[in-house]
Amino acid sequence: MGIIKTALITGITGQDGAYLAEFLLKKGYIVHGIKRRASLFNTDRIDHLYQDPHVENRNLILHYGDLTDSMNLTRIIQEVQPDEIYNLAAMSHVKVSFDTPEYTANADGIGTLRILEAVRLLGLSQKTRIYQASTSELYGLVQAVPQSETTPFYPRSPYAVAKLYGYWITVNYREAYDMFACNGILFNHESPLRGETFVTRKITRAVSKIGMTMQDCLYLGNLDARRDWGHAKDYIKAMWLILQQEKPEDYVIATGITTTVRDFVKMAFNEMGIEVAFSGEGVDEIGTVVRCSNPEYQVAVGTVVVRVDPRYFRPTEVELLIGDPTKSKTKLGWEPQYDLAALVKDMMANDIKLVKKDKYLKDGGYQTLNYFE
Ligand code: NDP
Ligand code: GDR
Repeated sequence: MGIIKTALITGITGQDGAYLAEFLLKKGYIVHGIKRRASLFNTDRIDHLYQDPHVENRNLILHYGDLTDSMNLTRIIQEVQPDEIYNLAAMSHVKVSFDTPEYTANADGIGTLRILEAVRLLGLSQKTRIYQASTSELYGLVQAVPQSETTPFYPRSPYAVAKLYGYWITVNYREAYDMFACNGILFNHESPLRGETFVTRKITRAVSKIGMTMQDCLYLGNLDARRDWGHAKDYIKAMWLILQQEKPEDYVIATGITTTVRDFVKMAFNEMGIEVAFSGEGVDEIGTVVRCSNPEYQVAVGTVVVRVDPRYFRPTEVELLIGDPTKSKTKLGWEPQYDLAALVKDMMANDIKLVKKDKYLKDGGYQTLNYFE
């Protein structure tokens, strides 16, 4: 039997943290995760992995913590003595970062420093490998496409500026202290576990509700924005591969294909047999049902199901992201299993199931939760 490795995941309750924890447990790791204290349980995404704390030899252990608390992080890292740290915790919503810029800088920027410095001070620089969740948002205002490891950065939000610090402090600790610290520059990746206020999940939830007459209209911001969307299940494998290499390096993880928000909406409706056509411009653009081929999901032809609401516009927008995954494909041997069509199918199948459950409850006279951003 090989040596059992120990990993520490910050942000284990998030989309990527949940998939990564499951992946590492399957590989035989002992997984420690940091979760924030919340007034409600916030472990939905990892409940299937949860182990009763009274059982001996657990391989999933959760610790309360926060990226803004150095002492807490240092103590946890000292206790866990991890072979690998995956720093996934962050205030990860670009639009919200304009409302909470200082907090975002603290958690996403200085939080990364806290992890690196704790590892250094604890004398773990040569033992602990660190993965930093960097982002395609670093590219921001388009300098060149497709974006690769050598494309210049031009961040366009407090989130991206904070992550820029996280990126460079990771590079600096690698160079200054010979640490195995790497950035994965991941382009957008989605899944049925995606947070409900990111655009893809907002779309798949709303489209499922519209198809089942639980919602009338989906309000969106910039329909022209183009993103390189992949599946989170594929992307967490790349995180692991990055830490298994001989040398610490930074990698772009992307599909190399870009799609507009508008086209994502059309693809989601298509999964329900509903064809939507867009007309008008700017804030007056609308999406209208032009065909409905699935008898199960009937929305009258001519119904307006998508409208633009400027409240979702960002003060500075990232219009186009398209990644060049050449390095990760050649050096890591990373190959995504999902294309965009398969991603949309997976997300829609999941949300249709959830909305069916909700509808069943509603039809039975029970109250259902119905907040949407
Ligand atoms: P999520 O928003 O789903 O998860 C973020 C996680 O961070 C949650 O577990 C959250 O806890 C936790 N968290 C937030 N703030 C703090 C804090 N101050 N201290 C401790 N934990 C905190 O993000 P994703 O899983 O989608 O993304 C993972 C990482 O990858 C993030 O750093 C994100 O910025 C980055 N990234 C994501 C991409 C994507 O497309 N998904 C692309 C590129 C980078 P809680 O559950 O309590 O909210
Ligand atoms: P992004 O993801 O900002 O790329 O950050 P998001 O899904 O929020 O936005 C993608 C694009 O869609 C446009 N958009 C809308 N976005 C939201 N959330 N809601 C809307 O109603 C809406 N309408 C249009 C946005 O303007 C944008 O152009 C995600 C996060 O996971 C980050 O943490 C990560 O670093 C990057 O992806 C890569």
